Amino acid sequence: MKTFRRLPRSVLAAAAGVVSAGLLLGSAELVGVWFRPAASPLIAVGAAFIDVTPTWLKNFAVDTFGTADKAVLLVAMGAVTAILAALVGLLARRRWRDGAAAVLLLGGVLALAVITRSGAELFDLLPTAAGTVAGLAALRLLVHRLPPPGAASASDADPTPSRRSFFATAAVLTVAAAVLAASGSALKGVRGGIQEIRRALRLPAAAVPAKALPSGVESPVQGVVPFITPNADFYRIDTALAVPQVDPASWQLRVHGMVDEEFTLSFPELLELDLVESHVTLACVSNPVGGELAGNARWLGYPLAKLLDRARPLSGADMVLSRSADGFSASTPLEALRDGRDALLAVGMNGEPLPLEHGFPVRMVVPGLYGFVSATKWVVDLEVTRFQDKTAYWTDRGWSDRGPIKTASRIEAPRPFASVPAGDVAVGGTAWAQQRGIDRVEIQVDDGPWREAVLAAEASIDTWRQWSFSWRAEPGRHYLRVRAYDSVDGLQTPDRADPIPNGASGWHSISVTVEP
Ligand SMILES: Nc1nc2c(c(=O)[nH]1)N[C@H]1C(S)=C(S)[C@@H](COP(=O)(O)O)O[C@H]1N2
Ligand SMILES: [Mo]
Repeated sequence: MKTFRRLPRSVLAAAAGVVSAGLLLGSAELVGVWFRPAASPLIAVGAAFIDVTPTWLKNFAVDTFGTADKAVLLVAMGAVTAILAALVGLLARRRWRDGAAAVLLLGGVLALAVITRSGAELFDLLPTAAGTVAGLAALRLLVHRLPPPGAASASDADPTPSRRSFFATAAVLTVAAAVLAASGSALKGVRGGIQEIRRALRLPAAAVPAKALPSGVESPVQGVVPFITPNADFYRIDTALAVPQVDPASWQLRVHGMVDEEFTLSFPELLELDLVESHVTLACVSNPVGGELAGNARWLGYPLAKLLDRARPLSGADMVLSRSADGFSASTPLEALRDGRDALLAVGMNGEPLPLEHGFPVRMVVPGLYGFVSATKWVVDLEVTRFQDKTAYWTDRGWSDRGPIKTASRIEAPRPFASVPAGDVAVGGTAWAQQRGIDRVEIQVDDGPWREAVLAAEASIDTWRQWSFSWRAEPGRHYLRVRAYDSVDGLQTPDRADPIPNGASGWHSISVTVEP
């Protein structure tokens, strides 16, 4: 405590700035309970940052931090906030008016981030406004209580009264900021909101149920992923820093653009339609060779082909630009939505309403296309247009405007760098070539001949296909390599390609040690 009291005045001023920033954000958090997540200034700034991040930095972040990239972003933002806040405190120490102007300026930047989010309303500025007022008041209180210049040398035993009152005020305000923020997030939890609505929702049964899975779709090898990916384990990829909270009661899908008949569809109207169910394996274009950004689920939804038939696209249109409630967009070839494949406006995933993070209440699922050009979550708008007229979110950031899924195969068991006992070793994995189907998988040990793996049953050409292979393993270090054949293009290409701009390619290999 004594060392505290000897702190120079500038440090106290910087601390005043940081405490005030805490109060700003804490107040905004509490007021934000009654608003959508993107009305929270911190979330809005993060989201805006994600949208303007150059592609190389985004790729670096994803490569380095993987799915923790969002957490890392939040921590970095906290650090930047603290530094800016400290500078504001120092400004305010010199001249109160400069400090106040800086707070208002930063409040303005936060407001700009909030209001430029997709779907933002003027009303959404309230949390930021309330926070800015609270932050300003806190800074005023603290700066007023800064000890007079030179007081830093006051004797330890007798800190000046203003010093004591500065610390008391700072302590009270710090506690207040923490209480505001904590009660804000607690209230958000209690209100439950969309999560509650989702839990209470009962989806209708499918008018056309999914084709029954043949027996033996799963590889018998232990360590291979389940054929149906449980919702909780399904990979999640999106640009949303906070999961969008879309209320089915107010959800609408607008279908418009180059069509004869524009219309909007409500959620109750959608559930009235004849829904179909289909097993489809989704894959992310960012998935590296051997990676885990793919999942297989049973989707319930309405065929997009029928929806488009109702709108009657004009000739010349060749693309549907789908947009989400949070400003993401994807360009899907019109052809892929009308050629008879199970392209769905989906509401259900493995027998439940879509989980919030997988697009509740409505998303798109299109077999054969990477998610970035087809699988729009929280979808609210379909515009029939032309590739030459419109571009989508990732296309504007250096990725391709089209994204058919490339044939892929991976070894899941044994794990890379595993040690296994010599003798018969069960090797297994998964391969996919949506819309084409896998009809052969081969394994190579070191530089030996390619040998055929045993394929598990095929559920459909739109789902992944598992395989197994019995390996007579000799002691030592070995490389296992896999390659698949699809029924249209034959052998999977050995050419290595990075994910950007339209998906990775190449054969997956792993190294394992066989113990004598
Ligand atoms: N609204 C929205 N939808 C989106 C995305 C997004 O960033 N925002 N990402 C897409 C990408 S790149 C993929 S791979 C899939 C992933 O779907 P999942 O998270 O349900 O696995 O969602 C797609 N839909
Ligand atoms: Mo993706």
